[in-house]
This record gives sequence, C-alpha cells and structure tokens, in this order.
Amino acid sequence: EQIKAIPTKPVEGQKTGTSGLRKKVKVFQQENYLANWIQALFNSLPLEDYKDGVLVLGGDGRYFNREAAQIIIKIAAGNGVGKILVGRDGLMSTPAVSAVIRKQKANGGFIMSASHNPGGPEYDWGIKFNYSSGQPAPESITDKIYGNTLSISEIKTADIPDVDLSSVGAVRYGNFTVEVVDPVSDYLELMEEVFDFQLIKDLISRADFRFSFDAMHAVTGAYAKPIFVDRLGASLDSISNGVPLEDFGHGHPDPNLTYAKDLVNIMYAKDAPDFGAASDGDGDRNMILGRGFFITPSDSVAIIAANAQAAIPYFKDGPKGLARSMPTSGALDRVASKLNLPFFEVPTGWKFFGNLMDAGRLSICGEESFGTGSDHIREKDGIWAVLAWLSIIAYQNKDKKVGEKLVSVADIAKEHWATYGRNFFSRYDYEECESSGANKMMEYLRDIISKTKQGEKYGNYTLDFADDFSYTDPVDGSVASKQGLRFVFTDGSRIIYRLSGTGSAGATIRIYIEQFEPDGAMHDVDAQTALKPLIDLALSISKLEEFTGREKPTVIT
Ligand code: VG1
Ligand code: CO
Repeated sequence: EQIKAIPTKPVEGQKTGTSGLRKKVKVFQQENYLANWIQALFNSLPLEDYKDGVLVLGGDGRYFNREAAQIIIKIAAGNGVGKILVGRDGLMSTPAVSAVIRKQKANGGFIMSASHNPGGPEYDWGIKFNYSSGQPAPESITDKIYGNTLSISEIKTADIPDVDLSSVGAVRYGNFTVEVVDPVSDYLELMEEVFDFQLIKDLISRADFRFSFDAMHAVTGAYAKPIFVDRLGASLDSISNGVPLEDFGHGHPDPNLTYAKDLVNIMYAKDAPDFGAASDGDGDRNMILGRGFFITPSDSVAIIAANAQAAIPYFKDGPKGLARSMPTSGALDRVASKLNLPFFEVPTGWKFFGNLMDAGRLSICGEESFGTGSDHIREKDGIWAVLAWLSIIAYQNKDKKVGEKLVSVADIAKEHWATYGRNFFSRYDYEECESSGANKMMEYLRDIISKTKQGEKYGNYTLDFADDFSYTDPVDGSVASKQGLRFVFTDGSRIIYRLSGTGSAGATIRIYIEQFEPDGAMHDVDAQTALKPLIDLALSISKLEEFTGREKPTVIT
C-alpha cells in the first residue's frame, strides 16, 4: 500500500480527560481533528509498540464511528501497524476490547466511544486508547499525546479503500491486514472461564425467577442476546432496547435512576421481575436493581467482594486485594478488613487500578459511578457485574425447591448491612454548569480547606481533616494530585467535591456524601432521608447555589 504524508496544523484543546478525548461530534468533524490526535498518539508511542504490531479497534455504535473507523484504520496502516482487529460493524464494548487485547496479545487498542454521554450529530463523540495489558493509557502517555497535538505537522496515512466492516474476515493490503472479528466470541469465552455458567443457567431457567436487562440501545445490545438468551437461556423479551443505535434511541446511555427510567419503571412496577440490570454506551458500567430495590454501586462492589469466593469460580482461592475510587463509599473497606485483604483507595477513573492488578495485588474493585470489575481484564465491565450478581443469587438459591421463597436481591443487601453495617451514600450531579461559577466554587472550597483545623464543628459534625486528594501509585511511584476536595468528619462521614473530567460542555460538579450507620434498626431508612443533614451541610459549605445559580441537581444517585 502507498503511504501519504498529509500536512496539518495543531488544534487547541485535545487534552484527554478522565477517560479519553470527548468532544461534540461537530468538533471531531473538523478537518484533521481526529487524524491529528491519532497521529499524535503514534508519535507518542515507542516504535516497537506498534510497528508490524497488532491493534484492536472497537466502538459503541454511536454516530460518527463509521467515518472515524476508516480514518483510524488508514492512519494505523500509514504508521506501519501490521494488523488491526476490528469488531464487526465497528462494534466492540470497552471491556471486550480489553479482553481481546489480552487474549490476542495485541499491542493496544482504540475504543470509539463517549461512554455514557449521549450520541448523534448534535451530541458527543470520543476516543480512548488502551495499552497492551488492556488498560487505559496512563497519564504519562496521554500527556505526551497532548504535547504532540500542539506541534503536529503531518499525518501519515495509507492510500487504501474504505474497508467493509459488515462481515467477518480479513483483507490484506501489502504488509497491512484488516481483520473484521466477531465482537462477542473472545469476550464470551472469557466470561465462561470466570463464571459457572451452569449455575447461572439453572437460576435463569427457574419458573420462579424473572430477569430483565436494558441495553439502552447501546453496545451491550450486541452482547445481551448471545450471552443471556442464547447461552444462559433467558427469554428474548427479557432484553429491552437491545439494538445498538447511533443516537441510542434519543437516550442518554447512562445506567442510573434518572437516565435508565425504562428499567426503573419495570423494576418498581407491581409485577416486577426479580432482577434487573442496565449497561451504558460502551458497556463498562452497570446498574443493579432488585424488585423495587436499588443497589447503590458502592454496595454492589462490596457485596460482590464478600460473596465472590463462594459463588464465582475465578475467585475460588479468594480475591488478592480490593480497591475503590476515593469518592466510592467505605462499604468495601469493611469487607477488606473482615476478609483480611490488602486494600487500596485510588483517584476516580479506571486507569489507576491497572498497575495494582498487573502487580498481582488487586482482584476486585469498583467506583460509585456504576463501574465494577476485576482483574480478568483491565476495564470496568458491565456484563461481568451482571453475571457476578446472577452468580451470587444463584448460589444462595441453588437448593431452593420451586414454591420455596427465593433469597432476593434486597435480602442479599440487607444481610450484608446486618453483617458489616450500612454506608449510606449519595451523589448529586450538577451537569453543564457555567464553567466560571463552578471553578470559583472549587477555588472557594480550596481556600476554606487551607484554613480548616481538626476539631472544628460543622453543625453536628466534627472535622477530622479536609484536603485535596492526592495519590501515589504504590507500584510505579507516579503521583496524581488535585483528585477531589474532601471533608472527613470524626464519625467517618465524608463530603467530597469534584469537577467531572468526562463532559463536553461547561462544567459538571459532583458532590459525594457518605455516612456510616452501624445500627441495624436504621438500615431501612431511605438514603436521602438518612443523609439529609450532611447534604444540607455540603450545599451550605460550598455555597453552591450562590456560585452556580442551581437550586437542584440534575441527577441524584
Ligand atoms: C466519570 C466517573 C468515573 C468514571 C468515568 C469514566 O468520570 O465519575 O468514576 O471512571 O466517568 O466512565 P468524571 O470525571 O466525569 O467524574 V465511562 O463509563 O465514561 O468510561
Ligand atoms: Co462507559
């Protein structure tokens, strides 16, 4: 194939956030915008990391992926990549890309997704790069890419025709091969190694157990039928919104109580199924619901960790260690301490878990933002979380005869609280605030923090400490600072403030509120009621309304 060098000019603002580069589609449609970033990426990698190597390309099916796939394939060829494995129709979930990189021993991979952000011509597009163990590129690489976007002068691209991605098979152009692969098979094979599929199948096929999965018209639509229906025997009508669409059916593919309304309505109806779950745009997030019962993601990871050894063959020797992102509640800490396991607290974003996993120190981890996963891959994994929950429910009910009352999702959560206590948790999101107000609020809080003293009274709470969270990676010593403003009180209650790093417009403020309740008599109180005093305190300390003009959050978790 012929390689062309196309002259180009730097474009401002191509810095990656919490998870890849995310902008409005219109921004990516500017001439060479995406091409510049992809070329800057190749300019940032050592030659041996891609020359004649193998890369994976997947995406969540959103608008602009078709054009983007062709651009990426040609630039990969232009830079001397040997082979690119592309999911059929450009589809492959984030966890599946991580799994395929590992299984096929690829050098890395691209994911075309803006994850939980809406899609379509007026909405968002995004790109992520994962490295050879399947983990999101570390900041040392993304910083380099950003640096290179500021000095880029040419793009190397191969003069090859657009590749037909609609059917499986390989096409060769000189030293470069494009292989279109089934996006499900390697991933499904891994799931069958991790879980006891027969155990799950026995549960799903019970007449007294009903299951519901909402793919939100996003990428798990391509996985739900082959896995839940064909392999595990769920009925076809247990899958809703199961066809991936470029605009997610006008939806916001974020599995939470606000945006996964369809599923919430199903699960809170009179004749609700026993178990419900949803996943996000690129398939790495999950929401778990029981009949009329919401499992907060902070509890979900703790419950999975506490039950993993018994219910999931992959953990038969017990997890090696547990970890959570800083704003995630301390429910997992209690499991780690009871099971006597190493425990880590890392900044928000999955990239911080990978080093611990590679070093054999971490097996199960999670984030409060509906991300749960393990070291079977190096990304959070929505379908894995669903299978983990199904395994736990199946295990607890495996000896139940038809007619006997099953142990429910709610029973499992309540039993967990009875053993460990309950960490009440809630997150308030104020999406797309005006940036200057949001930044001023964070400045104001930093200023308060610099003056705080231990023992100060905040309403009924006494301050233990306040700081701006900073993390030193115990494996490579790298430091991530300014990762969230914390107010931690003497009873362990916390208020945390962060600005989102995944939005494409304005600033999204996140406030995380947590309070531990050891008293079993209080465990059935609604989280919003239990946390009211702390939430009011969070709003008054920050003067949020004054700085942003917002009276109410856009999303409450
Ligand atoms: C959010 C979440 C974070 C998550 C990230 C990527 O980041 O808070 O926990 O890892 O999204 O998830 P931020 O910076 O907006 O708070 V996804 O599903 O977009 O890959
Ligand atoms: Co996602």
